[in-house]
This record gives sequence, structure tokens and C-alpha cells, in this order.
Amino acid sequence: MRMSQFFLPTLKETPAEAQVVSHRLMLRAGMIRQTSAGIYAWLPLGWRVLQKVAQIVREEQDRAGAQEMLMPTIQSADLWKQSGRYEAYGKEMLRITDRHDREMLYGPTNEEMITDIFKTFVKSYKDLPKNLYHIQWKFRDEIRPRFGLMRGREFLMKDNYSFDLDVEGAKLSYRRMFLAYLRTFARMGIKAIPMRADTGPIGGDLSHEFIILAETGESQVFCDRRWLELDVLAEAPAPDSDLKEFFDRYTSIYAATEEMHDAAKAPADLVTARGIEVGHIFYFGKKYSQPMEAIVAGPDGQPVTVEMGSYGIGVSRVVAAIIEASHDEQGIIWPEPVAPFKLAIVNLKVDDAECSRVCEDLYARLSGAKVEVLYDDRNERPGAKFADMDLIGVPWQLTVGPRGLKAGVVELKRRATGEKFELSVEDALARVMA
Ligand code: 5CA
Repeated sequence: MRMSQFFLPTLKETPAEAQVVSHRLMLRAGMIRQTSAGIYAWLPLGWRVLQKVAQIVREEQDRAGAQEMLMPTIQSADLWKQSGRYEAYGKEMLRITDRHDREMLYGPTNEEMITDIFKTFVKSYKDLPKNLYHIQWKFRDEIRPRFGLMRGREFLMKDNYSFDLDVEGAKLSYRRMFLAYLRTFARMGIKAIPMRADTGPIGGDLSHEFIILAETGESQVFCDRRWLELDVLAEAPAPDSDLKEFFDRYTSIYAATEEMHDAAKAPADLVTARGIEVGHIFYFGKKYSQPMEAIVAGPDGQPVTVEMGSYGIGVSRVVAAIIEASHDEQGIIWPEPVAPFKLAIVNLKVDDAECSRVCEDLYARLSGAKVEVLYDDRNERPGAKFADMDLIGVPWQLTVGPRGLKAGVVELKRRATGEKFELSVEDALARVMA
């Protein structure tokens, strides 16, 4: 992408309405634009990151055996009357009446709809287990939408739903998702710690919130210091084993939200911090399958009401949470797996023929090798270019200037550490393509 053509409306000033750093930086970096309270348009830079995050979520769901589908945002109120949640959800649900006076709603979650779809088609234990997910916009009419994407009204969620014949099967599905969540966040370059949690309006008796530690988190959390050192990806077992040993080991390391914290059970080496909830998993048995009659024929021909769980990741909140956990005074520091571009080329003097020739050549070769590269070909002061690059947080910056070229070098800078390397063009290329 050429920066001269890219729709990237960065702001010099800090927007007064933004209270937390992720909201400020997303506005300043031209990632999002608020269109109504708690509702945002995703501009090209933000959209690239949102898709990166969604893709990692998708790959880990697929790896765990879940199958992707897509349910609509607009739902009929009838289903919610069957489960008993239509009244219970209260004002947080956006209710809509269509031209035929039918009651509709913008879905805040999908337990009812998926249970209805499931029971229409699945009639036998032989078709179990099943685990279905989608990545879809949700709407919750939060009293106080705030902190930008962290607590929006419209937000992107990955939600999936497991169906099993018995409790043992449902608990295995839960452990599989527990592992998938640990892997998902680790792959994004962030540490999300599973904490025993309250089940709230979703219901059930087994639940974990996945929490990222960050100063601006909405809740107080407590965990054993060992959590900070765990290397989940190195230790993760294969998803097709029974995962009992793994689940017991991980859940035995202390971690709790404020509501569940018990000082008497906490370890000596306790970390107290603020946390952001990026995911939440629930096992709730027959809470929806019973009232909605999701029943299959069991092995002995007798009817069995299925066991269910649901599992959510706030995909759009994750984008903000990553920024909360990874930024400095100058701007965002994207972990490479979710970065909008891997590398930026900064042309210090676009009217210098040699500078531009080298930059164009680099740009063509990197693009040809499918490296996602942003080329700053604008006629701007070097200071303004560096400030923009640090603000939008691309992991590697390759600076090409007339003085360096005379000495045969370009400068490669790593955004995360500020380290700078003077390298020949070929060595710089080899380094970023590795
Ligand atoms: N049906 C279940 C799981 S599929 C469910 O809805 N769970 S939830 O209510 O905990 O939401 C799942 C995730 O969505 C949360 O962990 C959080 O990361 C995200 N989320 C919830 N509300 C908002 C909001 N207002 N703005 C942004 N993200 C949100």
C-alpha cells in the first residue's frame, strides 16, 4: 500500500472525548470513526487489524473441531420468549418492530437461535458432539458505552455453542475451548489469563473469563505470579486428547476476578492488577435445551435433552485490549501476528531519484514476496513521517535516505524496542523476509 493513496486520516491532536489510551490511539491512528454513541465505522487500517484478529480466532476454532457458519444479526422475539430471556434481558436488548408489527431484535448473543437450528436437524445421539461458531456483530444497549471499542454498543463477537449427549462430553468440549482460547490469545502475542467467573445472564455453573492485564481494565483481578511466565503454546497438548491433566494443572494455578477472589486461598506470590475481559466461556447444561426442547434419541432409543456450553471472544474488544497492553508515548506497538502491515518503507526524500528508485525496488520485491508493506512515498518532513509510523505501530520500519545510500546502507528499526540496524539493502531484505 502506498501511503500517498491510503485512506489513513491520522490526527495530530488528542481527541478530548477519549479517556483510555486504546480509544485515543485508535482515533489518532485513523483506525475507527464513531458514528453514534458506542457504534463505530472501521477505517482501512483498523479493518486490517480486526481481520487479523478474527482470522487467528477462526484458525484456532477450526483446529479445536468447531465448524464455522453465519447467523443473522436480526432475530425474531419468539425464540427468546421460548427460553424465557425476552423479558429478562431488559433494556440492554435493542427491540425492533417490523412493518407487519412483528417483534424483532438485534441479537446480543445467539443461544436461542443456534438451539433452534440444532434441534431442527439433529435427532440422534449419532450426530453428537457438535460445535458450531460464527463471527458476527452483536448489539447491547449498554447504559454507558465507553472507552471506545472496549465497551461499545455494536461489537464483533466470535460465539460458539457445543452440543453433547452427556455431562462428561460437555466437559470435554469445555476443556477443548479452554485450550483453544489459551492458544488463540497467545498467538496474538498477548497473555490472557483464565479466571473462575460468575455466569451472569448467560447462566450455568462452570465458567471462566479470559483476562488481559492492563492498567485501564474495568475490573480488579488477582493471580499467581506463575501465570506471567507460562508459555502456553510450548506446553499445549493436542486438542484430541482428553485434556484432563492439562485442564487440572492450569486451573490449579490461582487466578480470580474480584467477585470470586478468596484471600485465604490465594498464594503468597500474588499479583494484583486491573484486567480486561476478552473472552468468556460457559458450561450451562440444559439451561436452553430444556425449555427449547433440544432432544435427541439416545443409544437405547430413549429421549435425551442435550448438554450445552457457549463460548465468546470479543473480537473488536481484543483490538483495543492489545493496544492497552502494548503501546508507548509515541503510539501503538502491534505484536507481529496482528499488525496491519509487517513493514513500513520510509522514503526520506521522494524527490531524490536514487532514494525513490531504491524504495520502489524494495516495495516491488517485498510485495511480490507477499510481505504486507506500507510505503511512505509522501512528500512530507522526515519528522512527520517517523511520528506517523510510530503512531500506527508497524513492527518494522525501513528508512531510506540519500546520506545512507551514499554509504550503501538503509536503516531498519524495530518498533517494539527502538533498536536500529544499519544494513545493506540486501541484508535488510533478507532480515525482514526471514
Ligand atoms: N453467549 C456468551 C458466550 S458466546 C456471551 O455472550 N458471553 S459474554 O457476554 O461474556 O460476551 C462475550 C465477550 O464479548 C466478552 O468476553 C467480551 O470480550 C465481549 N463483549 C461483551 N460485551 C461487550 C461490549 N459491550 N463491547 C465490546 N465487547 C463486549
